[in-house]
Amino acid sequence: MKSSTPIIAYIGLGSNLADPVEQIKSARQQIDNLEAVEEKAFSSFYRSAPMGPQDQPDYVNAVMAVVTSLQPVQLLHDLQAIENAHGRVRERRWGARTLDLDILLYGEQSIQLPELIVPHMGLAKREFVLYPLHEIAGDKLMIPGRGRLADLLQSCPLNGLQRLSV
Ligand code: A4P
Ligand code: MG
Repeated sequence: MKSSTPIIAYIGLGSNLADPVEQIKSARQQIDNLEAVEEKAFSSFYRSAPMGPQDQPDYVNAVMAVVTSLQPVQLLHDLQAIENAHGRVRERRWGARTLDLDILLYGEQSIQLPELIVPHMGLAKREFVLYPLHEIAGDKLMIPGRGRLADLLQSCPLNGLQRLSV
């Protein structure tokens, strides 16, 4: 199912199991291969301390921008199929995972559906989302309902976030 107008969507990628850098590289490839999805930008890779249960490895996170004519729920389902192809097993909330793909933003839309909330719920407070997002989207990006990205960044400590050279 396609919507008529192409939209810029931002996707958050995260992994903390089974060679996270490779998980994210291969997820990027698979997203690039989706029909009606075209990559516009991809951030650096970042190492981040786990949010949630602390007895799990550090995460590698990145953010990508795509232009898509997929409707948001179709994009979600395509991303979930990629998560599943990476052996994603859902055990506990915020637990370790081979691959997590979140729709951070879908144009300027606010979406409240049982299976899809956009902007993504935790976005405004997560350093591992805001810093890579800022790297590719810049100061002026507006987050619906939350304000300017530049302002959100100012109240978000790095919490040890490290840019990786991969
Ligand atoms: N869902 C609703 N809105 C969205 C959206 N915008 N994008 C629903 C993607 N999915 C969305 O997600 C649960 C359900 O959220 C999905 O079925 C979908 O319909 P999940 O991926 O199965 O479960 P989860 O990821 O454990 O839960 P949750 O609450 O989505 O967690 P998050 O927000 O994805 O956070 N620490 C670091 N350092 N880096 C990380 O990337 N990630 C998480 C997970 C925890 N700690 C982390 C990181
Ligand atoms: Mg998730």
